[in-house]
Amino acid sequence: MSSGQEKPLVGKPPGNQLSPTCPGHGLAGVSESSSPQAQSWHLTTKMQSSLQPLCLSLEKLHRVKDSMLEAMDRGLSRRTHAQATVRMLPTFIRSTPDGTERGEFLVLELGDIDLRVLLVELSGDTRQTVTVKDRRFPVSDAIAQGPGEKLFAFMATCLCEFLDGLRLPQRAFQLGFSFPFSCRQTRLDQSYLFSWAKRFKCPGVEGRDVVELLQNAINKQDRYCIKVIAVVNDTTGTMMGCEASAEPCEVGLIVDAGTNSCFMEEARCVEVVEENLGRMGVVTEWGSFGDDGTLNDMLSPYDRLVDETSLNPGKQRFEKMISGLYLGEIVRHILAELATQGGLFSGRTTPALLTKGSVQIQDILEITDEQVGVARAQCVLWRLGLEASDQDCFSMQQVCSAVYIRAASLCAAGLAAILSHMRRNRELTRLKTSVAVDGAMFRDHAKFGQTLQQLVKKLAPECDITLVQAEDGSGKGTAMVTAVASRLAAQRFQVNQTLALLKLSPDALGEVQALLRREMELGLKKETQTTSSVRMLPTYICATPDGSERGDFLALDLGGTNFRVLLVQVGAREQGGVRIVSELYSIPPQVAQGPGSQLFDHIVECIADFQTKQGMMGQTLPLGFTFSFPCQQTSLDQGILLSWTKGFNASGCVGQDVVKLLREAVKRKNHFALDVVAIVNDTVGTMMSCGYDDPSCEVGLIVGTGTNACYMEELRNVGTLAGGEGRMCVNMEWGAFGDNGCLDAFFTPFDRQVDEASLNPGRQRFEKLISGMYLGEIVRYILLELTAKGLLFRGRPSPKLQTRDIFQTKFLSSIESDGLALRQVCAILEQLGLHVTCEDSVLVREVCQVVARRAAQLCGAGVAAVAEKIRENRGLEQLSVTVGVDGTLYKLHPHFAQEVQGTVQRLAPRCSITFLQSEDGSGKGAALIAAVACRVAHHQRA
Ligand code: 0WK
Ligand code: BGC
Ligand code: BGC
Repeated sequence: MSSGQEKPLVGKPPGNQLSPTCPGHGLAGVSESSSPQAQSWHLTTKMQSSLQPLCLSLEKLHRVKDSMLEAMDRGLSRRTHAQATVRMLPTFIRSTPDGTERGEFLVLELGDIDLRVLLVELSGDTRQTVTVKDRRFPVSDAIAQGPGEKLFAFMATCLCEFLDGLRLPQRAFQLGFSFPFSCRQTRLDQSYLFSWAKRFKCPGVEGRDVVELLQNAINKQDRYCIKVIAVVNDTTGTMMGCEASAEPCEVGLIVDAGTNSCFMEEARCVEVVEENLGRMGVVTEWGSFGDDGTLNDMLSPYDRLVDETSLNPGKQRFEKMISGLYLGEIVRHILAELATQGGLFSGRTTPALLTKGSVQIQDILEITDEQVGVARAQCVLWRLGLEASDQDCFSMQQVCSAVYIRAASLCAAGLAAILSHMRRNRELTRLKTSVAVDGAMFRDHAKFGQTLQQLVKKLAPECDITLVQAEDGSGKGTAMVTAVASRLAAQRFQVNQTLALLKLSPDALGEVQALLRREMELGLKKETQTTSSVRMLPTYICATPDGSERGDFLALDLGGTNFRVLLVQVGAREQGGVRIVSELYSIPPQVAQGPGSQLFDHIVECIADFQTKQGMMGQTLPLGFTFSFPCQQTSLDQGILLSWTKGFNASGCVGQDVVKLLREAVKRKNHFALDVVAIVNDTVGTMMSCGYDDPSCEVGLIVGTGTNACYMEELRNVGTLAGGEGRMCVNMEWGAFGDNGCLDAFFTPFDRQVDEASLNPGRQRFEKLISGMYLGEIVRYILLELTAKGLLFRGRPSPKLQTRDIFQTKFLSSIESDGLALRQVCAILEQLGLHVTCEDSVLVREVCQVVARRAAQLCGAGVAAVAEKIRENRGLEQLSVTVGVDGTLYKLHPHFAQEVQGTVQRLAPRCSITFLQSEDGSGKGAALIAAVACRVAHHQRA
């Protein structure tokens, strides 16, 4: 009994009550040496009070777990991410290895004491053989705490030295970088260092992209052609490198000089990245848990001492209670305090005992060994210059165990938080997964893992885990990630090559604008009209409504998604102006592509049905007929169909006056009469309909099933007419732009496939690049091509995806809608019988974006050509004009309208254009035209 000591407790405590591990844990006592003489050793009250702060009850550990869960949610939330202590950093790793990773990759694995350079070969076959050549290079304090540039130069030099040693033939290498520090990753190959930790503190690196720094250092060596294509945290490398027999490894845990964890989170929960489909690896950086004071009530005075004397006081609080770099110091401070209080080593201390770093994690791991621990303690105390009694050695073992078990307990609380979080986010009742573990605390010391497993069972009973010791550090896993990055980079290259065909530069769009302008000029001239692909058809509409129109009119709207019959009552504006009653009818494909007479009979049946429903039977109202197909008009109520477009191909109509065909159908139906006074194109109807509210509306644009535009041209320029003063609306029929080959340079193989498979190959080429009837098909052909190249759906197209028109254009609008896009992508693609990965959905969305953007830009180039024509016609420096627009694609696609308007601004900067979406469709316009026709006819009769 040493003098001044408190009264010792008699005998060995029952069970583990008095064990330093802490009452109530129910864990097998770590250091219950079984040697006979150990029976006489005991914990003094001084020891107990010193170790008490290290005792964490299960209840306390549950609190740690709950606080960790809250801290994790704060890290995941876009709103609180920036201030969160547990940063939850996205890794851009979307899946764990699937065994297809192949190739040979260089890996740089920066550890706490050394740098490891590896050349890893992945066979990528079913056996997935991994061959590793490696070499370690010690990292001195001078490097770890010297200028950042020196650290990266050191790494590049080691890399070259390693390759020199292998005498490999000169070739290009891809490299993965395992960098075990807290980083803000923005891509697999771009990562900004937040803060150094452990024994590293190189100035000039925090806030910088460590891939760029490494790449620059490698390039500076100018010895080997090496591209850094991926950077990972060591936890991720550990998780990705583990080969679990049971459940896939979805958690990575490191307890080494530092500590950290990562896991596969539901991407939708990682709010700081856009993706919300599938999973995304997240690095918790839990080392800094408690940096906001959350753990203050658990910090012992020894923890505070360790923190104050660390390289980063106030930071990495959780790490400093768990990881190997600090446990030795905690033990040393406890021993020094107990010695000073006379509770140990007869109250003596030594310079070594008072020297920072004199007790290492290795010492603790050995001292906590049941068999040799006490003996090991003797050696260590000897090394510290202390003559220790057996009791002293036993006490030291107890101190080491207390510190060690607390570390394991806190780690278990953290792990339990992750597992419960995963189970919650995956909406599972039970979570089964494997946890890849690495670090000195795990390697060669099963107890840490055992303690962890036992405690996780208590703290997260609804989770079953298998701990899998990483075989080979994070090197292999980093190679796996690099292989994935390499595959993605190769895929990206191929995807870029494929999609580059659909990306139009501003010059190319300017060229399209100029080509259209040239075709417009040719189309207007009598001599060249037939050579132009843009027919510039006169419409006999010379004025937009002036508001004096009155009366009831019937209107038909054929050629869009639906066929509409409308009753349009035009009254004084002050009495509400125009009132419309309408009914939608469908035109079945067999009618649209059957005999012409059947089509017009169907139209008449619909009108009759409408009139019956409206109680208008027997009334014959003036009728305006919106007929959205190219017609050569010779008067307002006569139009010779030049060709069918879109999904129509009724026989016996082309070359016929469609008003006549309608009148013949009326005749065929007994007791029925119609007064067709005008036939108009939907672009013209739309312009008139918008012009009723905005007189400066002088352009009509349709981007729906088909596409087209009209505008008010100077009559003197309409060479196909007798000329004269004033203006006339010209129906451009720009859908056919390029049918004479002038746009061939802009057609991609996908456009050619769509054209060849269409009802009218070789025609409506511009329309087939832009309008709703075709965009889905263009996307489908691109998806088939990318699948055939193995870049999508694992190279397996579904039979459905090979079905024409299965990928509807409306999919493009929903796929590009902001917010839930990826989840919708997935749902849409699964409907098509496809098995979709997250990468697949991202790529499908990109294809949709590229196809829709090109369509909108081409449409914008068209509008710019028209606007510039009007401006020049009028000799204006600056033109202001309104474009009346209609069509489902323009109206419903989330970005189409904006892209059109942006393109017009860039290509026609001297025109300020207002795009006015038509509310009532062109049926109203047709009725207004009928009203004008009636007014004119009335005046002529008067
Ligand atoms: C609504 C108009 C109609 C036009 C259609 C075009 O009233 O005349 O044909 O828009 O859009 P789609 O229905 O083809 O998308
Ligand atoms: C770093 C982590 C790293 C861990 C284990 C911590 O100090 O912040 O990024 O994963 O140590 O090496
Ligand atoms: C037709 C045009 C029509 C456009 C929009 C094209 O296919 O040829 O007359 O304006 O579609 O519906």
